[in-house]
Amino acid sequence: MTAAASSPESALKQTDGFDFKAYLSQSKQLVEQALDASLGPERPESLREAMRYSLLAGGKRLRPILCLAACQLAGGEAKQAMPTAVALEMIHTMSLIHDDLPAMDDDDLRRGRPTNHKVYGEAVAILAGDALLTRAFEMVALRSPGVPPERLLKVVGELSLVAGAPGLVGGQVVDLESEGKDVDLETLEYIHLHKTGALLSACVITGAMIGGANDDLVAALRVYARGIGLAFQIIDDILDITASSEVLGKTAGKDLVADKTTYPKLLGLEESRKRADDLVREAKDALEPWSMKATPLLALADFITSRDR
Ligand code: GRG
Repeated sequence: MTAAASSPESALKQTDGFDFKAYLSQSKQLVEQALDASLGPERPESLREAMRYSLLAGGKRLRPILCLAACQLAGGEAKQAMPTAVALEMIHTMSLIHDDLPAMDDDDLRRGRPTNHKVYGEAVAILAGDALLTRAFEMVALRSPGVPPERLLKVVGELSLVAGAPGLVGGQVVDLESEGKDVDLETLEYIHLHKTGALLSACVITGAMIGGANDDLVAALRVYARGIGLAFQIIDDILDITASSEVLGKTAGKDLVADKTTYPKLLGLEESRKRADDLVREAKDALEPWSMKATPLLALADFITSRDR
């Protein structure tokens, strides 16, 4: 496998004997079905509609797929990890809904559609996010048949750290506080490791926990996750400059307009891409001892740097 693919097509084809394109499309289909089935008869109907609007709006579904792949690498079955995979997408979706609010990034477009608050109003958007976040914990604690309770407890612990001040919320606060300031590379890395990296990391760690991973594998997956998490955000920064809103499904060029500190601003486009490639190589190296069984995670790492949206 090459160190980093240069296009989505090459990432989809590059692993000998492993049809990554089919793997991605089958996994996505399973995740979509599970997401569709995940929201029960929430009342009132308006809340259910707002939750479904964002949860089922598409998206790459990278987080749940990472979770399922890590569970299988650890020796578990993908279906055991599906409720947690859904929970991770719920947390991700709630963070997008809240991130788009006027008090945060103030955005009108997400996943190619008007943002949640543009359709349902700010109050319902906040509450739909809250309901998705709490439903995520319900999925793990109450809707994960066949998984030993001690593993589920560990998953709940990991998710609570990642969603709160030590993860997403902390990263978002430092991001907001950094607006309009010159931010150094260390602070930028802190923001990205918390805002974006923490949840991506939780995807592989919780999947591995459900699959019964040993300490060596969990430690290796933490290195892998740090690498892909940072690389993912660097590519996000690059795409904000190089891709269109139509392709991204969200407003392109926002970082430039807001004069936000990004990797391309600090390092330039070429150096940023090189850094993302290096991080993905380090991530893949960490899984070397598991190389054959880790093929999906290795291919997903390449997909992260080759993606165009
Ligand atoms: C979790 C309680 C709680 C609060 C959240 C708003 C907030 C606090 C944090 C912001 C987190 C955020 C929006 C980070 C950006 C992550 C990112 C790069 C999202 C884009 O992910 P993709 O490209 O999107 O995977 P799709 O649409 O494909 O799923």
